[in-house]
Amino acid sequence: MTDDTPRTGGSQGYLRIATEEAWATQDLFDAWDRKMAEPGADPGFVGLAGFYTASQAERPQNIKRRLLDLGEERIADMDATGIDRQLLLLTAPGVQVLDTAEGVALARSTNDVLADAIRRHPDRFSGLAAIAPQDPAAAAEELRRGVTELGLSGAVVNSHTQGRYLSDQEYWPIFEAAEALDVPIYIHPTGLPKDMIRPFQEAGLDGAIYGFGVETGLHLLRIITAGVFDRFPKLRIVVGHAGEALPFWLFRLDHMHAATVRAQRYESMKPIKRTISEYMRENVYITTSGMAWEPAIRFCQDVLGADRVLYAMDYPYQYEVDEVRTHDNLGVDAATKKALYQTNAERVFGLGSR
Ligand code: 1DF
Ligand code: MN
Repeated sequence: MTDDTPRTGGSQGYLRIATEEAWATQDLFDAWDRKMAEPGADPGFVGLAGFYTASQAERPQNIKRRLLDLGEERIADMDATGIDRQLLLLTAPGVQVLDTAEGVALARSTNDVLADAIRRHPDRFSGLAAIAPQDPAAAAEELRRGVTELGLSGAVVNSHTQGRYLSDQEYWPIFEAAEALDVPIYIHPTGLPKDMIRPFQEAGLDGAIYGFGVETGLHLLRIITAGVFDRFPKLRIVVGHAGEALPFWLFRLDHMHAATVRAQRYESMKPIKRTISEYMRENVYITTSGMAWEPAIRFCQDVLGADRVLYAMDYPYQYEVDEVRTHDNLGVDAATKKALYQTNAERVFGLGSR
């Protein structure tokens, strides 16, 4: 029998860089617990954070333990699945559900913990800064500190902030900072906002099964149609889960966007310079987190370009060695596979240059 366990070290012709890998601190869990105990706590926040912090079932218990480890267990898990490097993102909903002052302070202290782990394991970990968009100026400043002082590779935003979207101009200082620093912003799913969640949650469809993708795709579409990339043409946005289904929709999005703008139907949908699919090919990168499925990955490479699709595992939520094998065995040429696993991530996140 041959041993087909994926190995680290690049002997297959590429390093495996996983780009949407989650982590957390006990301080964050404690802050969530205090916030969830307040009267009128947000149902999307409680549905997500309450499950992972309090459920006694085996899967959430294993996930919670692994989220908290930035050392031996995580590196052993990476070794066992052939992952050379993880790009670490503070898990959803991060600090965005907290009161403004606490969110700002916890983003800072959390980024210090992350930078420390990266200093201890520079050959295995990179990371994105957590920011608190509740205070846009402080968020932009923390992104700047994270990149220039801590060596982080951009920022993660766990989608909406208490029902608000980065398409609103009050948040654009964050985009301005990202463009000036030449780092991407990863928009990651979170529990649905309270104005959206009811029809999803009553059917059990609000989480990663479907609601996450709908809401995060909506977030990116709002950013595109609000003209963010006209104002910040060099800005890079990354989304996971094979582009949160947007690549499959591009034909209809372009058609209906043009028709809606022409009809001047919405004050909020003004003409923008390019089509939605053009921004998707020029400003957006997508990862394969949670979508280890050859037809979907190849479709995305086809419609967006092989230079825009990056590998992600979504550890520890999707810790599956078979999914690494799926990516290893894709029916694409060696250069495309190396781009998927290694060189796209190095270029988009500036790995090795900071
Ligand atoms: C889940 C999925 C949770 C993803 C996540 O963070 C997450 C889940 C709280 O299955 O509940 O990052 N995911 O990206 O698919
Ligand atoms: Mn994830």
